[in-house]
Amino acid sequence: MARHEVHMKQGPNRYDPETVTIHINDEVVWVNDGGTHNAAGDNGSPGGFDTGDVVGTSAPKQFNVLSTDPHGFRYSCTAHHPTMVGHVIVVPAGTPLAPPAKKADGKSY
Ligand SMILES: [Cu+2]
Repeated sequence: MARHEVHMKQGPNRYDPETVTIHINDEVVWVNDGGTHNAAGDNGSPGGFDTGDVVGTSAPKQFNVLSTDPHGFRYSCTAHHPTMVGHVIVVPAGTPLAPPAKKADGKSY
């Protein structure tokens, strides 16, 4: 099971990366780098999850995504919808994933 981090940012408010591709049963962890944000699944998304407010970086909320929907799901920040939206794409086990996104300085998250 792999772990995928999605950072919550402000100025502008956004998820970084906005789209994350995972395997079924991989873990997605939302980490807040500034501002007050949450991640809530759109209506009809698997689990209909809501992280609640995620404040600061000391205690990132963590969720297991157990989606069997090959199309994944979309989610958004309640306070910053519709500008702050994200997308989880779920692919079958064994499908190669794109390399992890890099920060502007070229380092990995
Ligand atoms: Cu937000």
